[in-house]
Amino acid sequence: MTLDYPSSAFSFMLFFISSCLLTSVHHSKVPPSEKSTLVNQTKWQYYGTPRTSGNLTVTWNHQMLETKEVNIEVWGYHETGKPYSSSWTAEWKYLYTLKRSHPNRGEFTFVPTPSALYNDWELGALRISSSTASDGQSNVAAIWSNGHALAWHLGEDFRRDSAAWATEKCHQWDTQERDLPGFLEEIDACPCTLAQARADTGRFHTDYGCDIEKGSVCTYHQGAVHCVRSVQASPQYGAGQQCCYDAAGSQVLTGDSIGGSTPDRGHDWGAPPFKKPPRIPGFSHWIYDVLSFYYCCLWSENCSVYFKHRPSSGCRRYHPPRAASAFGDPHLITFDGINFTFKGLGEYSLVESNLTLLRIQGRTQVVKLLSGKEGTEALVTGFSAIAMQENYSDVVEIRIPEHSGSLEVLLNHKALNFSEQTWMDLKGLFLSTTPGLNVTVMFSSGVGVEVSRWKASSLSLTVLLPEKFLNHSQGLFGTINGNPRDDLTFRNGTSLDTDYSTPEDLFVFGADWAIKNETSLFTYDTQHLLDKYLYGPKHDPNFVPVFTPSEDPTDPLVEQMVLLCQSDPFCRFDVLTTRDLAVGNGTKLSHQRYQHLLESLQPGSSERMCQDNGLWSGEPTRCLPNAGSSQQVPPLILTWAILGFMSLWQ
Ligand SMILES: *[C@@H]1O[C@H](CO)[C@@H](O)[C@H](O)[C@H]1NC(C)=O
Ligand SMILES: *[C@@H]1O[C@H](CO)[C@@H](O)[C@H](O)[C@H]1NC(C)=O
Ligand SMILES: *[C@@H]1O[C@H](CO)[C@@H](O)[C@H](O)[C@H]1NC(C)=O
Ligand SMILES: *[C@@H]1O[C@H](CO)[C@@H](O)[C@H](O)[C@H]1NC(C)=O
Ligand SMILES: *[C@@H]1O[C@H](CO)[C@@H](O)[C@H](O)[C@H]1NC(C)=O
Ligand SMILES: *[C@@H]1O[C@H](CO)[C@@H](O)[C@H](O)[C@H]1NC(C)=O
Ligand SMILES: *[C@@H]1O[C@H](CO)[C@@H](O)[C@H](O)[C@H]1NC(C)=O
Ligand SMILES: *[C@@H]1O[C@H](CO)[C@@H](O)[C@H](O)[C@H]1NC(C)=O
Ligand SMILES: *[C@@H]1O[C@H](CO)[C@@H](O)[C@H](O)[C@H]1NC(C)=O
Ligand SMILES: *[C@@H]1O[C@H](CO)[C@@H](O)[C@H](O)[C@H]1NC(C)=O
Ligand SMILES: *[C@@H]1O[C@H](CO)[C@@H](O)[C@H](O)[C@H]1NC(C)=O
Ligand SMILES: CC(=O)N[C@H]1CO[C@H](CO)[C@@H](O)[C@@H]1O
Ligand SMILES: [Ca+2]
Ligand SMILES: [Ca+2]
Repeated sequence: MTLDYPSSAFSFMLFFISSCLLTSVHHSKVPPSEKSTLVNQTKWQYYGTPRTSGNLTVTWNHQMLETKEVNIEVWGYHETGKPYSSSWTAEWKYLYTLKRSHPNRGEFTFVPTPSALYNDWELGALRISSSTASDGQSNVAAIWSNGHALAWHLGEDFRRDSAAWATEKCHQWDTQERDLPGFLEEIDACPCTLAQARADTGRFHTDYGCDIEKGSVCTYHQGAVHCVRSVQASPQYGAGQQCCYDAAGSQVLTGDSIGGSTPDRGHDWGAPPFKKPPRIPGFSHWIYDVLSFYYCCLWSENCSVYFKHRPSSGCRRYHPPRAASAFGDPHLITFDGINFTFKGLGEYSLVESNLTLLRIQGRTQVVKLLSGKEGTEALVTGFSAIAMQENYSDVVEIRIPEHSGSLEVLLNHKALNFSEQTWMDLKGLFLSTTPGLNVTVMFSSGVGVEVSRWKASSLSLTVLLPEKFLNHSQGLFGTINGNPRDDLTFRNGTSLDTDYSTPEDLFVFGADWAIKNETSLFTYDTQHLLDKYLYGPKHDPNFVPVFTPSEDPTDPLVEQMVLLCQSDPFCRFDVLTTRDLAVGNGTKLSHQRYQHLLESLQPGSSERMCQDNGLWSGEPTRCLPNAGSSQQVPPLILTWAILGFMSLWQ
């Protein structure tokens, strides 16, 4: 990898130009690289507006460049052509050299002069490289600054009356927005509550600019403690959704507060294939959603124009997904809430849906006893691999390797090697993983699958299906339609009575959902897997599990079990069959996690309505006087708003 492009903020350009990185949009997967610092970036992005004057300073670690003298170059980003037509293209290029042959001492201070030739380049970055390189030369070691609004180099007309200049730009943007197709109808509605937003992991992901796990440094979204962004860009326009929540768990809306969440014409993380506007990660978002905020809200006082085109989406159209889960020995809970234990040995269909050709399959193996004699096995099984695909997407398989305590992820039957938290953009899905601990798969349709391994010897799994899958699922996780009574339905359409099924009946039901060679998504790459699962039957008829574990009151384990499990039937079951409290504990934790997820997904009542009396419903809120009106926005707010946008680049 060369150092041609600044590797954090502009990392996706690597993707864009050379596509040598599999993934690059999410911050966690950007290779670390030295950056230069724009001292007081607010000043850089504000230079030329009233009350800014004097010099600007950029600093860098001079040891990163083995040279006596450096050149400091200005690079710019541009999008040209008719929006949403084939002529719409992006350009990232060297503009001019700000300073030649400057001593490499790690600092450069200058008084910016208005640019005459390049003043229509409003977004860019500085590049510092050896003075022996020619202007704009590629493949040289370089240190980049953050991408930023190039206020400091804009022309005389900006310097003369920046508010008038920005007002004009804001109105041009307004006119353009009126002509462009509306995207608001196309983006997902926001979850109503913070709990929902954090639970709906198939469709929403933490916004790095405002993360409750990282201390809620929500500089821009003042009043919010957490924001999420839609995982998928909208299908036709590549637009993005952003939803922010306050400490009470309610949405922060632009109607109430300048810190409200705003949808984006360009998804901040871009959209496949990432190569054309408005799908270019970071940059397109800057052009359509951030620079316009500078024009309307920061460099002039026309924020109402901005919010007219970027109003927060309420949650009226939002429907929480339905969740099904499997954990422990395995115990399954269907989308409509039926629970049962199925300890077949083989490969089974958990979810099938002809709506998007979704298939989620689980393989079980006999549970090895953790305590007890070496190599002894309990007469119970647990999931050891989960494989999935939707609509000819890449196939993802998550499994427990035969001789390791970790988790292995296979992409199209090849093992992936992660060393750190990773996010990947794959065909038809996104994958995020905390290596060894858990994997989340987000399919294009909004289906979310979480696989994790607690201290147990088996995998636990949660599947989230969006509302549109109603009436379109079958398999061990049941027919998703709000009616629990038809969840135990065989392939041939007959159903078991959910009230009067014996464990033996349920075993027959489970066996019916064994997959076939032709539909299997699994990888058979060891002799054991070939013998056991490919050449052998998909459901092993010779394996007869414990159906009902006996509970002997004189057994000393029982007392400990009661202490640990309380009334959790799944925990009790697994302690009795494995005689291992740790297994029961894992089952209990997974079960609790699932229950917590269900609670989180409950519809909240926290959407605020404007009531007849002119007050917002719900908890009293404080609103921002004059936000979105033509009057002065307090400078403090401007400052954190700028800081917030800067933080988009961090
Ligand atoms: C940064 O620049 C802004 C605008 O010129 C100024 O108001 C602010 O005080 C500066 N901050 C620091 C820390 O120097
Ligand atoms: C830059 O401006 C600051 C504040 O106006 C001043 O203290 C400093 O001396 C200036 N530096 C240079 C190199 O001109
Ligand atoms: C499991 O289902 C049974 C009915 O079949 C119900 O009585 C029980 O409460 C359920 N248990 C849990 C933990 O959901
Ligand atoms: C399946 O994927 C194709 C493109 O690969 C897409 O055109 C089609 O709409 C998708 N179908 C569904 C049901 O998602
Ligand atoms: C995975 O990557 C790490 C370092 O990135 C390396 O040490 C390890 O050997 C790799 N493992 C496999 C199985 O390739
Ligand atoms: C995955 O594991 C990490 C680290 O324990 C945790 O923070 C995260 O919530 C887990 N995610 C899921 C989906 O289980
Ligand atoms: C699901 O099927 C039921 C019965 O066939 C029908 O009444 C209902 O409208 C369907 N729901 C959806 C969302 O298609
Ligand atoms: C899809 O599956 C549902 C049941 O899950 C079935 O009623 C319907 O006929 C199927 N549609 C197609 C096109 O196969
Ligand atoms: C459907 O399949 C189940 C399991 O194989 C069987 O018990 C049942 O009799 C079948 N029903 C019909 C109507 O064929
Ligand atoms: C599955 O495929 C394997 C290898 O091709 C074959 O040996 C086995 O008989 C097949 N199983 C069934 C049920 O068709
Ligand atoms: C169960 O697991 C939790 C979380 O890892 C741990 O704090 C607790 O001590 C465990 N309890 C037992 C009995 O193993
Ligand atoms: C319509 C409107 O609010 N226009 C304002 C845009 O911003 C300029 C400069 O800040 C104000 O002077 C206008 O009144
Ligand atoms: Ca936004
Ligand atoms: Ca059902």
